[in-house]
Amino acid sequence: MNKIIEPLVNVDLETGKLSGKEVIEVLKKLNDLKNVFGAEEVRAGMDQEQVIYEVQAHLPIAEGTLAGLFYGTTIIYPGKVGDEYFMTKGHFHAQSDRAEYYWGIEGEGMLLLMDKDRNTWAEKMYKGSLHYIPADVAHRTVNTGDSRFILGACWPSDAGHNYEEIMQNGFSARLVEKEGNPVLVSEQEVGL
Ligand code: M6P
Ligand code: ZN
Repeated sequence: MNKIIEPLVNVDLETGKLSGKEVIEVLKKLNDLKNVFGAEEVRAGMDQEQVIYEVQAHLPIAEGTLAGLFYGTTIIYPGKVGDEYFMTKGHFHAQSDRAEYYWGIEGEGMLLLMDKDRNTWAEKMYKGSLHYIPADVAHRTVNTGDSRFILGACWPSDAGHNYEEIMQNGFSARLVEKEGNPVLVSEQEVGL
């Protein structure tokens, strides 16, 4: 009855790496990111096997289950497509009113956020930064540094991912490098 057990999963607090049971891993290669970057023709001409980011997640219950939580680590490798930094696809939640926490673990990046009215803003991310993503706000993470950028995430198990909206209309701004610095450029400025 009363017993002391070992945890099923471990997280390396330096790197965010998860190990143990019920951990899934997903690799996103350049080939999986068609039409995600502004310069699609540049992306299409690059090595399609190059891994842009990896996600590890601990999913202890079925996706869609009400009132549970999921935990994940994302590693985004450094690089750019044209002048736009490597980044995740980004999503609204399928249950769009579900919130999420992100935090920085290693490297430098930005959290790109966009509300339903297509207002986009960015928050700097670094080791120890904490970010609350409110309901109805799309989110994407961007590696603005020259080494890997790692972040943690925790989100409701019934949130789901709505990629369609972003695949069709994108975010209303992109993070590009100008004179060595990250700049948030709106769609009007670059004609997205
Ligand atoms: C975080 C979480 C995950 C998400 C991952 C990659 O770890 O928000 O739910 O899958 O980032 O982001 P995306 O799904 O937009 O590629
Ligand atoms: Zn999310």
